Amino acid sequence: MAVTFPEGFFWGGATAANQLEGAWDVDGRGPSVDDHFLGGSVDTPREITIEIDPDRFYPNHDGIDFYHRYEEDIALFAEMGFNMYRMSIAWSRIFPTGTEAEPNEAGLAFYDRVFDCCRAHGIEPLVTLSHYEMPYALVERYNGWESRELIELFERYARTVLDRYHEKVRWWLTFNEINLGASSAGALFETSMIRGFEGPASAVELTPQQCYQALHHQFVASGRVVRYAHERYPELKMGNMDCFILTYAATCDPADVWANQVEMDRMNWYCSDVQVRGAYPYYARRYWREHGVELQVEPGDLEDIAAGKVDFYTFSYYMSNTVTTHGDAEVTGGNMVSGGKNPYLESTDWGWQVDPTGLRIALNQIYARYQIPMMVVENGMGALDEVEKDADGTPRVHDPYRIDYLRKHVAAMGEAIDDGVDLIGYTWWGPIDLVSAGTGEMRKRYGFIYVDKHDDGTGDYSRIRKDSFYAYQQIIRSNGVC
Ligand code: BGP
Repeated sequence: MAVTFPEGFFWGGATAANQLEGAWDVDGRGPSVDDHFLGGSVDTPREITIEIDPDRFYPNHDGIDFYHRYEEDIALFAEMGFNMYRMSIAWSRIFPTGTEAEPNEAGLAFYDRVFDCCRAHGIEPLVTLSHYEMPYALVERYNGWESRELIELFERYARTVLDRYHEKVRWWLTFNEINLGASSAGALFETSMIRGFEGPASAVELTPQQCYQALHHQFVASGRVVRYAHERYPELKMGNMDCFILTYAATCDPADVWANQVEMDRMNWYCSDVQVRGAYPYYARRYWREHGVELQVEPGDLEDIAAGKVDFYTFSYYMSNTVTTHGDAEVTGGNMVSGGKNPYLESTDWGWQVDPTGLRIALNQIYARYQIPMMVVENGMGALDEVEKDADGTPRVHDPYRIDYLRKHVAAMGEAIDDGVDLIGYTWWGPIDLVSAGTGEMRKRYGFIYVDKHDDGTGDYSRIRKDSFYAYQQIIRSNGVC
């Protein structure tokens, strides 16, 4: 079907430093939280170790070696036609333990090279300041975002990179998928409250008090950083980033409809209401009361939050779930949090329900609520890929499932644009295979570019263009015609 995307629409891909850079201890970088995570699988949660055991394999340590191969990778992105590349800065490359008075120049210089390379290819970087990581020293010292001290430390880091790169990077996001901090399973990744914890990630249990207090600290930090950027560099665009997990009431029983509304408020609206509108939403107080949350709010916090309203709304979208009050619904896998199964949808091998119409619904719901420009900054499909050889020995990856997923989601965005939604960009998650955040696997591949790296640590890191590489190139070339 033909869809019309606006002129100048941003097409690109999204990655996170810890999942692709590797070089975990190179050029002065300090250990980051994810450096303490071992690999897992769809059935086995990632294990966290306090000490790094040299005899075990930590997949994030080497990632896909983007640190040394970024020129080749960005050239491949340009070949697909990207005009935007979403990436994150590793905090521990800039402040190795998070508390240094001066930043690490070698770390800063690396991102200068990456941004220069993007610009040379006509690619606009979109930079996430915090994507599921922080210097591990801040976990040991402060238990991550549980502590207020993180606010100033984050501010120092953010100001450092804003001052350094404001001429090279115009688009910024403060926290990746901040709303996952509202659930214990997601807060583990989002807020790094794992001091002293060793064992399977699924065993980490955080109380609502911890989760909501940590979120409060992040809101204040985000607000201060947004205000700093707006005052100092008014040309910059500052955005939020939510993991939008659309949920449907499983039946038309009003009890289910209400339960779904509560779930949508908790998971999808709470954080963006704060970051877009600059204040806690009306429904927050009852929720806190019923979950035993007593928020510690210091003088000035609410002003910081009010001053930190974002310029554009961004979100990841992978799937939808269902909510019911009727006993135990069948549960399916998901992005950091699981949810109820929907009999009308198919799932990926990792149990994520594929729902392109849900993307159109989400875009309309979000735009109706906020009326600011939006970007889909993650969307993608983790799948098992096979490398085959042509008659002449050329390696190929035929991935029609990924092309199908991509086309259907692009078509859904086209419909939403036609509905009147102000959508300005789309960055596919994992345009190049990288380490899965949830499971630590390489075999859960998202890329249009295959990377020869495997879960036992073997592989020569060579890159192969998959069939989807050409499909996305075609979509970009035609500005959204699938
Ligand atoms: C999002 C994260 C990404 C990414 C993606 C896919 O929640 O922001 O970092 O990893 O999900 O998830 P996974 O890697 O677990 O398949």
